[in-house]
Amino acid sequence: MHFKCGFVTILGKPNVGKSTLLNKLVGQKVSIVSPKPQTTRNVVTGILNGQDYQVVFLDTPGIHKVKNSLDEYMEKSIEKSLEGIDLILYMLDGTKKFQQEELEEVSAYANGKTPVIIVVSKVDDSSMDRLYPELAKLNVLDKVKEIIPISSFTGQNLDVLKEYILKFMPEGPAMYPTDSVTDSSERFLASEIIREKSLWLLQEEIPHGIAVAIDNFIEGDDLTKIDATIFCEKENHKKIIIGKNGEKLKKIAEESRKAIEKMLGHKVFLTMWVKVKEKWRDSDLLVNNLGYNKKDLD
Ligand SMILES: Nc1nc2c(ncn2[C@@H]2O[C@H](COP(=O)(O)OP(=O)(O)OP(=O)(O)O)[C@@H](O)[C@H]2O)c(=O)[nH]1
Ligand SMILES: [Mg+2]
Repeated sequence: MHFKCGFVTILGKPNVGKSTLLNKLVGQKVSIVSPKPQTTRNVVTGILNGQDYQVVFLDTPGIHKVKNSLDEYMEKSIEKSLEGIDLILYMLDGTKKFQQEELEEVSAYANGKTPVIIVVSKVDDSSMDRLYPELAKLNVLDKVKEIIPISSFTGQNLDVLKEYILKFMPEGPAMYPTDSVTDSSERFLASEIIREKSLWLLQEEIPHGIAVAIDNFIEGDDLTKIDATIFCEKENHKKIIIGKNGEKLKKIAEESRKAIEKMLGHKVFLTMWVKVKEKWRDSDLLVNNLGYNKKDLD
């Protein structure tokens, strides 16, 4: 049999479960996940390697409406992720009503050159009674190749999904080393891990207006030293992130350190700071400085 290799972009509104599916498919956490919408900000690559195939997935940020400079960056990164790909997975949340806007979006993609599979997520948390009327709305989408209900939590139908994905992959040699699961740098992954731990530990208090910058990343043989800064938008957010007697920040740092140690396979010395940058999401300059540079996507 010939080797197959292709690119798959995962699209869909915020919070539908795109990153969770990617992690499940590649068997490792390559893209961070949280109950907050707009968790993913960059296109994140996850690589699924098999005996005779390699599938390169591009996980994209879900966006509602473009409102600020960060949204513009995210929108541009989605456009970029659609160049030269072999298949689109368009994800709909199986626990919610499908929105007209989503149906229009998926229909537009399905009328394009790239084949589209609709993935209906989170069926573990839905029921057939709820799902059927929603699935019926998809009947009009005759250009869509398949509709596959799945659960990343229970693994339901993931083998079916994988089979369909492989059908659309062209023959060709592997594009990445066959033992890698992502092309993200350890430095980027470290900043994302800190952002993820912050999102979870600050769930109620702070909207997603934080960014994480890695100021230093010094790797030794058995110890990596990392200096990181969490940027937030308001002085009172800073207080919340630090917490009473610094307890919250300590907890974020501790959980982040453990997760980064697991990723790197050795000890990590992590120092964390919190700084305020007002309205950073509205400012091109600040958005660029925090690592979301539109020019990188040209
Ligand atoms: N019950 C259930 N929940 C899920 C499943 N997959 C994801 N979730 C939850 O849905 C929420 C959003 O998941 P993400 O993977 O971050 O969603 P996303 O589409 O990547 O979101 P953005 O990055 O914001 O666009 C998290 O709380 C997940 O735990 C699933 O199969 N079942
Ligand atoms: Mg995501």
